Amino acid sequence: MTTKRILSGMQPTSQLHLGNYLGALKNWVTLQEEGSECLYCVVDLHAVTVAYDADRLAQATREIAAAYIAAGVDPAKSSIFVQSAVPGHSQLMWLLATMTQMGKLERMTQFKDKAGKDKERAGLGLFAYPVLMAADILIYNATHVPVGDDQKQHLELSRDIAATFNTRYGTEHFIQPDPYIMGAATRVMSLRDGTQKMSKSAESDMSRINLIDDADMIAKKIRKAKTDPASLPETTAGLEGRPEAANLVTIYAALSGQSKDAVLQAFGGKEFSVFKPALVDLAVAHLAPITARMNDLLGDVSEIDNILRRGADKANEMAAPMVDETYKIMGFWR
Ligand code: AQP
Repeated sequence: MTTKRILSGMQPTSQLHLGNYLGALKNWVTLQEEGSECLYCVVDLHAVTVAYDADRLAQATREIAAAYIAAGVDPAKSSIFVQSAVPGHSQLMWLLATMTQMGKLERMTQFKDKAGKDKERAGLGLFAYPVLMAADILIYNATHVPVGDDQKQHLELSRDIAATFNTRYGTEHFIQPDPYIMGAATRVMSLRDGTQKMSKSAESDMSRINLIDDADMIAKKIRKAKTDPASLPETTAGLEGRPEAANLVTIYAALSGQSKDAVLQAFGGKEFSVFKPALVDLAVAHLAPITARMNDLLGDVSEIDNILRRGADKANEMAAPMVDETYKIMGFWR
């Protein structure tokens, strides 16, 4: 059996939330424990494609790395590094940008969402974000990319760019990466609106559970989470047209490792006043050790910085020859 090579990352835009954890991070740990070769980066170059606080960026980067480790990513088994510490990502991006059609980038829903109504004022970096993401993946010839459902379209584009390069230069230089959309909660929704994705950048902090929230805050957010007046259904079919109920049941299932059917067998016919406290207990029991470990790690940033430096050394060793080879295939003087 060939080993899978896994690459994934998160942006240091803000604190990670339950969606990032259940949609991606929790699965990263599973893949690491399965024995895959794992590379997990903090994608800071992506984070600066929107307005950000330069005074906070370095610390926000450490906080994301701390969250990875606290959630179970083990630096002795997986490489943890910062994207901007590996120059090959930006170099390869330029090369790939020359073979990416603007029309394809214009179809990316994340660009449309983040650029908002005033597309003309959006930065080139935000527009080109998926090309940098393709470089992040292709530079390591990653075979699998564990992401939440929202990143599927970007992954398709990475595959497309790899295929374009290979066809244009008559080579099999790049592997086409497979999206790895795993687990019960591939798209965790906002606690305030079950039709919107739980997101770091959503205005209301009550819409998400952050990994740094304490037990009281988690309880408050779940207690106040939007629901409908009906009791919980007996089967998943009964969640149809009830996005908020479906979201809370999905979160419960993902945290407890049960199927949604099993959750509804236990809570079907019960009111939210019974279900919500059970969800609070489960979420607190699951997240409290992660939060405590994160806070511990952030108490001495030199340990995180050392882990990130070692990770960058290893990533650079892999990335630099790949970029060099790409230049050669494209006919550059070397
Ligand atoms: N709500 C979600 N449900 C499941 N998975 C999710 N992911 C994000 N939101 C959810 C997954 O988390 C990983 C890291 O995401 P990112 O840091 O690249 O940012 P994002 O995808 O843009 O997520 P956010 O939290 O919504 O950030 P902002 O608000 O800054 O854009 C990815 O694998 C993603 O799929």
